[in-house]
Amino acid sequence: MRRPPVQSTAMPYYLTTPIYYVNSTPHIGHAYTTIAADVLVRHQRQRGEETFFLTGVDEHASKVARVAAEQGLQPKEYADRIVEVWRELPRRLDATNDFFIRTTDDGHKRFVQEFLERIRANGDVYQDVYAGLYCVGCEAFKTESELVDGKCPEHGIEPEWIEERNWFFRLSAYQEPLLGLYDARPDFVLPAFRYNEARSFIAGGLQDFSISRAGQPWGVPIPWDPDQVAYVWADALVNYLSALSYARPGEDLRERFWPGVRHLLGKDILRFHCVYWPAMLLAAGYEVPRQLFVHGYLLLDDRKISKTLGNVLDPLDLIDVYGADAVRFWSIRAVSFGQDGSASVEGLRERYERELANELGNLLSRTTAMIARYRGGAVTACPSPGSAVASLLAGLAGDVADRLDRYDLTGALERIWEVVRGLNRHVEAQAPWQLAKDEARAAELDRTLYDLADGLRAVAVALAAFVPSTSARILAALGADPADLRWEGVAYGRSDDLTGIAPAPPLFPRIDAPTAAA
Ligand code: ME8
Repeated sequence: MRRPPVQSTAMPYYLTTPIYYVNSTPHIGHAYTTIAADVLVRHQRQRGEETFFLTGVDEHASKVARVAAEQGLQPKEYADRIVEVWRELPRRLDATNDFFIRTTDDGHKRFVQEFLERIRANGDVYQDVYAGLYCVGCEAFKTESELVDGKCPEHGIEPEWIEERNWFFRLSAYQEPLLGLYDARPDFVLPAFRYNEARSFIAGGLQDFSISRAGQPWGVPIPWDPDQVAYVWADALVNYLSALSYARPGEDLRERFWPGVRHLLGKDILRFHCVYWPAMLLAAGYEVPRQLFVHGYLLLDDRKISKTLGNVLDPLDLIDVYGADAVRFWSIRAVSFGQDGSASVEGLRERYERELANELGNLLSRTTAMIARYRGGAVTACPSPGSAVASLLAGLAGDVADRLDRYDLTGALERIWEVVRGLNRHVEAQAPWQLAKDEARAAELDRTLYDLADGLRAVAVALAAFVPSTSARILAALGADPADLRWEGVAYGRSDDLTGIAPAPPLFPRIDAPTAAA
């Protein structure tokens, strides 16, 4: 048994999403985690950090083999087809993942075998007979006490009785090391209530669990017993490490990115990530992750959106109608990130019209139109440190960065939006259309137009992680470099002379078929 290692510092930023099951197509809940992860990684890049962003799919599940059989396909054949839809998800969401892992990749399978061998070599694997109730929805054994009316409360299905001789992982031996880890690192799991949940689970006593399955060929063969395959979770969790070993041919990214990893996940898979995974890593002689953030469920009419329950919102349909940026914006704004909350297509439409089209889009249209109309598209740079816009922007960069460091994506976006609303108030208060009538106030008009353009530019840089293509369009419309997203740009007075500014077309045009995706 190994002691929990001391946390390393000054590591680059490596972020993961769960790898999603391919038994069905993606729904908005999967998009949710992928969007949140992308916001965090893009933001770190703006701060000049070296980053690695991993997402992908979990293929060796019993439920995947079942769906394949229903369709008359071999599991791999089925997975090869549906994986294309899953690859589309990050692409269409404008997510900037550095690698997309499939657990059927040879590099992953080899790594899993080696990983399991290391646990075995450490004396933490033994053979025993397991008999119990298995929920194929969770891909996990259930105790009677976890069931409601004999059914899995998560999936609403009756678990199946399974009895087989399996290989077991001695999780019970890791209770003390895990408690030591949790005590030494109070920010190991966030938010705090999830940390408490995980810690109480560990403190309540840990039972060994089976890491292999007999009688089903779909999976990674157990190296010392090829009649069995790795239990899907013992295979899937290892992806976070395996990917680093083969994502860049000829390079071992583990040296740079492990253990500086942050895992983002939903509350449904807390135990696997916050308890099983660190124990498996300790057993295999690896350092545990830097941090895990567990977010809540996105609810649709107060029920969890899930494939099994059938109340699925297809994120790709929503993107077709509203665009990736609007879907990203809405999903972060609709529910306070970390908590459970409700989302609806009506809410998306409402935010699209009120916040994106009116508050942000009109601000850009008016600002550029006034610069074009009153100043022929050109204003000399004239920052005035005491101006209203200067104070609006004061503290923005620090506040947003602090919130994102605490995974408060919703709070960070709201902080930026306060500035958007402030800029709108500034237009009304300054009434440039009045200033334009009075030649004596020409300098005041110049300052007002410069400040509006500069405020919008700073806002666009701050928004880049959330709504990347909108941000680029704002910067381009203001004559700024859309590729320069350095975080230092989130400050007042960084705009050069404005030249060649033309009235910008609407950022968020009216959508005439708003219910098309409903
Ligand atoms: O659990 N709200 O895959 P999965 C918010 N393969 N997030 C949601 C959500 C919802 N309604 N529904 C899903 C698995 N998610 C395993 C993971 S990792 C080594 C293996 C998101 O397809 C959320 O991140 O069931 C959740 O944890 C994950 O999708 C579950 O995806």
